[in-house]
Amino acid sequence: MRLPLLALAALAPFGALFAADLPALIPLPAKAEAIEGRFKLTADTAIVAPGELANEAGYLAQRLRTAAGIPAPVNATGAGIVLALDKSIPAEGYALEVTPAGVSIRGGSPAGVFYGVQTFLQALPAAVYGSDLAPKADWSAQAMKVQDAPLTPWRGLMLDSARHFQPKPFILKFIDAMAAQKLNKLHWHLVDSEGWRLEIKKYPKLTEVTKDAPAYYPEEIPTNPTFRAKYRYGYNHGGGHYTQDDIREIVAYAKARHVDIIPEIEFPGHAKIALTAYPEFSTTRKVPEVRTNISPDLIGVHPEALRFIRDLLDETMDLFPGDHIHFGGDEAPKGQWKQSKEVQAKIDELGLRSSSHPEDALQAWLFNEMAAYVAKRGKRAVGWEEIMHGDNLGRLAKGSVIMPWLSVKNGAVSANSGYGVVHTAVSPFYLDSYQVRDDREPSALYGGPFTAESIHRFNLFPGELTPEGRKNILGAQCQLWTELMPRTDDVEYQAFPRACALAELTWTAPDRRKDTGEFMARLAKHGDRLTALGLNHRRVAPPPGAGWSPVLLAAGRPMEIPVPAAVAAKLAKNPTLTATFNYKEGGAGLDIASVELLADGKVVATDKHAGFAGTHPRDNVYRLALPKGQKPEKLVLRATVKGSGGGDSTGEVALDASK
Ligand code: TNX
Repeated sequence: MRLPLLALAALAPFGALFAADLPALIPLPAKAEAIEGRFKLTADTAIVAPGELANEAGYLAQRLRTAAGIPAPVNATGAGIVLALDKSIPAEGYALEVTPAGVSIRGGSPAGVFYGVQTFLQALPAAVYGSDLAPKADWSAQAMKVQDAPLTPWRGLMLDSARHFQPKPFILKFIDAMAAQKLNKLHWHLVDSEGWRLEIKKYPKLTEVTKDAPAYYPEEIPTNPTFRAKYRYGYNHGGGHYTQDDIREIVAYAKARHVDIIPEIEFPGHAKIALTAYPEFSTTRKVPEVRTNISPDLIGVHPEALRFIRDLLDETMDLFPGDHIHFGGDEAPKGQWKQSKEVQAKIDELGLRSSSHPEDALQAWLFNEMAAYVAKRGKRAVGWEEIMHGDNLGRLAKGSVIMPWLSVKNGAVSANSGYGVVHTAVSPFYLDSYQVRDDREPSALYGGPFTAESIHRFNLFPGELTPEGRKNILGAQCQLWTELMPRTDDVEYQAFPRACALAELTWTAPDRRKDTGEFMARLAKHGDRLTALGLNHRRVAPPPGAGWSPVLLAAGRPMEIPVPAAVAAKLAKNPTLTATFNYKEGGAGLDIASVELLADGKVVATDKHAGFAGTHPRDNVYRLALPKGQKPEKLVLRATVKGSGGGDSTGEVALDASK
């Protein structure tokens, strides 16, 4: 009998879910099963691909040559690792078959084939992602069959290169790391009050002014974390920008890895540095003086200022071939616009006076002007949710995409009104937050913690959505604001592994990722790949022995937890097994009715008392004595829960042997 994968998941304690057979795949594919045998890479292994897949074949060949040290020739015909297009498969989907005799990767498009290649790489040793030869690794892959396609089209990360600049090699590495998780949208925050990081030929002063900024300001005390947090706001920390040649190189590199780059050219706010370089385009025509994270200085709406924005967009569109361009639009305090006669006259001229928020309506008008401008070149405009505030929602250009960062509800409302929506809510998607509660973590702007688990569990389709609105949910994205990330190491650490949780959230259908505990067990193994990718990342500990999770509880049967060999060995000396039920998060907590110890399938000890594992645990330790003289081969702990047991809680069962 073949059980659906989820039913199997419910029967097995997590960790054991696929461990025996499938490699730890992240994001979890729609369907995956291990089959008998392994495929071995040898000096004769060839990659067979048609000309249209030269890029994907080249990418795979380069990985195998670099890490496994095999020649991996790319041929038009023959046997080996065969890549092919198959129009019966969804565009970003693929079918992967690994058998001892060969590998077949068919995709609905080159992107689909690329994702099939990524899954195949996850069947090989983690070193396949590295830049060094790993001759000692076992260069073989578990045989398996996978059928897969993503849940959503927007699987993104936003990187702020304005507050702190990251050099080009880092950006390339970051793109590689994204591709390995099947992430496909890099929203690149290239300009802000603190720095303009994109070369614009027509306005060279933008990057020149950025270059002049000192790395530290006298009033900052960089070594003191409290002061650091306080003073880094609103300050440019040193120069650095990408030349147009850099951008072309980065865009090509990303394209080869099926990552679209969405550049953000922000207006009318967060524009201090632009207006320092060119005060003639500001509302006040004065050089900005105030240095704060949210700058009061706004770009104006006089013809020269509009021309400035269009010029910026022209050069940006020449560089970035993707179909989206981001206009920012967040945190633009309207004080200067309220005070400006010129701006007020514009509001009247446009007939916006009757709006409940005339200046917000003017911002929507400005957004729409530029949306229409970029639409001529086939691009959709994206903005932070402020562009739909006030009474703007009906006013915004159709086809625009909104990023709700302040409230998930505004996202639902926007989607129901026909706008594309990418979830970007501060909680849990802002990565300038703590990822776990631990004093040793780097300082972060937002508290949190916003954990990988909370990202994994986020509901992409909130109840407020209409069926039409649901179709407008494009996906989700994590944000890396870098005010407090002066080094690229910091960026990597905050991004990984949380970005892997985002990848699974946006790739894998909700009914396939109900068990976040099981995901975390895979994530612990995935850590070796992140290391091979050269990332400074937070290591996730493997689950200690066993745990509980909603999927296990939903099965409505007792939980069976194998006693690890190391603990069983200790029982020879100290015959009492203690099982402590430690609640982690979610739900109400676990209500335990009784716990039994099974030796080779027979109950040999029982501890029947009511226990509770939650934030305030009660009697959550169970003691079971192994009868003298017994030397069973297999010891299993069986816990019976009361009623539904523990809602959607998760936790761990710590096992130890003591007197
Ligand atoms: C708000 S989120 C901002 C950014 C800051 C971030 C953290 C958003 C659209 N705007 O400009 O970097 O908070 O301070």
